[in-house]
Amino acid sequence: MLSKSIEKVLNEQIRIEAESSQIYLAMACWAEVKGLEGVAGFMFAQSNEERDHMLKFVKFINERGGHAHISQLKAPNVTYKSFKDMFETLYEHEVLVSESINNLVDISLQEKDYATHNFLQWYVAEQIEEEAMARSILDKINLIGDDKGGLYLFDRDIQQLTITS
Ligand code: OFO
Repeated sequence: MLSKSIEKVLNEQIRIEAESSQIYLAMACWAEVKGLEGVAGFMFAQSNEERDHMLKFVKFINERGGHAHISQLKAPNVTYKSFKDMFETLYEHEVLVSESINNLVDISLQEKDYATHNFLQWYVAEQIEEEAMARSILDKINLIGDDKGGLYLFDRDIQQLTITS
């Protein structure tokens, strides 16, 4: 059975994962209208993943005797200055999400809620992966700079990342 305080912080994480999904969906749309199909496909896939992350929290809360709350979400940015700006935002957002997951782990230990602590380990591992991927994409974008040809090749390469991830 979840304590009220754990239920509350897990519900906040539902909102964060849902907002992540919306942020990446908005990024997908921006990339699509800018003609970068590979980047758009990658972002659509990321958006779906974030929705899955959200649903995992929903199920866990409801199964452990709590009530998952679906709340209003903050509207994401719909345009970006550049692709570099967009991928910087993605990286910074993942770092924020990692901090939030780490905070949940901390609270679960303080409350000696080992079931929640165990459940959260999947997210700890996932965040390590997502941060590393966002950082490596950002490194590539920094190398490309404003080179149009480079961006074209990057758009093709990122399609591979979507297929294999
Ligand atoms: Fe939910 O993993 Fe990214 O944010």
